[in-house]
Amino acid sequence: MYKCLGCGAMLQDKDEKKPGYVSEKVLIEKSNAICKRCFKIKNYGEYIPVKLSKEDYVKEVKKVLPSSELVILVVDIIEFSSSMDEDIITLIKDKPVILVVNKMDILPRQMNPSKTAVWIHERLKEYKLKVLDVAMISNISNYGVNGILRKINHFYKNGVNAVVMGATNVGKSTLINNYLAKNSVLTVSKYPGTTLNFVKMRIPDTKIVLIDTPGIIPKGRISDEVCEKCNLKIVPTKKVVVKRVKLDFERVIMLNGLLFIQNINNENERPIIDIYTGPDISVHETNIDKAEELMDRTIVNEIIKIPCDECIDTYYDNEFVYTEYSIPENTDFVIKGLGWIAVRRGPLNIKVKAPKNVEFITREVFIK
Ligand SMILES: Nc1nc2c(ncn2[C@@H]2O[C@H](COP(=O)(O)OP(=O)(O)OP(=O)(O)O)[C@@H](O)[C@H]2O)c(=O)[nH]1
Ligand SMILES: [Mg+2]
Repeated sequence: MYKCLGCGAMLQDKDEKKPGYVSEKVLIEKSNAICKRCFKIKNYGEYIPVKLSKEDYVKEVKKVLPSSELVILVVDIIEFSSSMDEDIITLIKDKPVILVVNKMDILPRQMNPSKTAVWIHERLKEYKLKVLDVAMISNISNYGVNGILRKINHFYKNGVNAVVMGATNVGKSTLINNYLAKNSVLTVSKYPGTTLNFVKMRIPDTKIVLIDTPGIIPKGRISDEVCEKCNLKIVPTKKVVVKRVKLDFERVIMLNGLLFIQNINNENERPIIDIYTGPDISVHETNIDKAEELMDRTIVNEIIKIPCDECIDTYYDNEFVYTEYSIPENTDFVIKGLGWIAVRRGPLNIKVKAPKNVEFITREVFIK
């Protein structure tokens, strides 16, 4: 039995709808084939979702974790909190880790790698991980990519089997492709859930074997509550943008039709906030009656846009809850899967209306 070189699925010629499908001829004649699904993703950018359950994910990763001396944990800087998924952390807590902080290219310009590194080292104190080193990188601009190999060589002079792990869509396969002589061997795509099984790759001219793995879908991301088209609009691929808002008494901020945030500070306090999201997210200021009406009407318009016609019904089928938060000055309020709000003049007392599954956290301010 051979595996698909792109996604790791076992090659088979029985069921065209299942992962790893190839024609009988390919199955017999070729040991280094890619499956039909990978062919379509690579050549036509098609979206062919395969969602792994947490159990399947854990089972797959456990096939390679015990025999790997090192874990390369890849996280997305824009989604740092949800990338540090607790199931992954539990799996790797006894292994040495090199933390790779990816997608530095989409951070706002004032956030350089050294400032980010200081902030990341502070955050790491919250996790029980054996971190050997941290690398800030961008696969897209190629920043810091070779530095990872240097770090691995420094710690493992005689070579190593390193398993590359992380949440889905953080850029694990893209990273490994960067080291392969013939680029783009592993299938990558803008949609989550691309790699299906582990794939071992020896890095040319080194004694390093990198093992690609599927990603886990982290808990609590609002981007997972909408359709794929909306997901692509929410998850930033270009530079994150910032919008500054001075919140008047009882005013409401709507982030498209996804959620709203009402200022419940006293009348004489006017909090100032910076909202960091992908460029396709719109910030609309209104009053509570209008916000409730907009999120009740389930009609896609200029303000709503996301969720779109396709997913608006299922999105509003979610159970919505109102939760109050009090966020001190110089603190970020993170909306998992969407972005974060930095409180510049606080405190910020808010009531948030959002789907029950969506998680929010506060953290030390990232961009000062
Ligand atoms: N802006 C930006 N995009 C990146 C970077 N690295 C990867 N991407 C994009 O992120 C998306 C996901 O990349 P993949 O390599 O498929 O991610 P993965 O972690 O292997 O995903 P799964 O296989 O689903 O777990 C693709 O659209 C990549 O082009 C980066 O450094 N910057
Ligand atoms: Mg992948």
